[in-house]
Amino acid sequence: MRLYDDNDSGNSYKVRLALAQLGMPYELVPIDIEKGESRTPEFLAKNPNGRVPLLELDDGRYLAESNAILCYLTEGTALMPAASFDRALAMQWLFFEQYSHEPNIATTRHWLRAGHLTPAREWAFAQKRLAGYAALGVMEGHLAKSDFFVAGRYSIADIALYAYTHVADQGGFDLARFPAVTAWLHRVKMQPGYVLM
Ligand SMILES: N[C@@H](CCC(=O)N[C@@H](CS)C(=O)NCC(=O)O)C(=O)O
Repeated sequence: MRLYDDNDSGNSYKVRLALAQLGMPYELVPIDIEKGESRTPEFLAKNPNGRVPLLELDDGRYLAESNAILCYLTEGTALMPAASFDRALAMQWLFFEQYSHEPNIATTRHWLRAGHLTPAREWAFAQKRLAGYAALGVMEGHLAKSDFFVAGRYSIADIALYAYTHVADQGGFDLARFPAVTAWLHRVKMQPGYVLM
């Protein structure tokens, strides 16, 4: 398999982390999104949405969207909950991540790191800050009662939510306000096969 990946992208890191923990070999194809490398005609022919991560299977098929890639890679493994309701709960957290968490926490981080926080974005930035804190609050409530997101054990839901939460401080979020989230970040880091972003 080939993974098209930007090394500062949390969405790409989710896939790298899962592949490492599953012990699956793959070839990494670095894509620098800041240089527009995900928007070239060659890349758009592979993923018309112009984004990483993108997985290329050995038979030449492509799969985009980090959480879809996570589902594909983890099917039948310990990272995908076995019981159908638990699997649905994992999906619940994956959709939460993509709708309530990533658009707020990842985007503000990217704007700050890449120098994209223009005056025109100040209002959106403030809104995203509020919504990001709300998402962290939802996670805190859950993790105050449970060690992991689904069925009390590490799964793809943790991988998906870990990616941008563990670097949320780079987007200006104060994680010290969330002790249960902070303790969970440490538990994820202790999982076998863990790799740094
Ligand atoms: N929903 C997508 C989001 C992918 C995404 O936004 N990727 C960013 C990097 S984190 C990207 O490739 N941006 C480059 C661009 O939009 O040109 C996923 O989860 O994979």
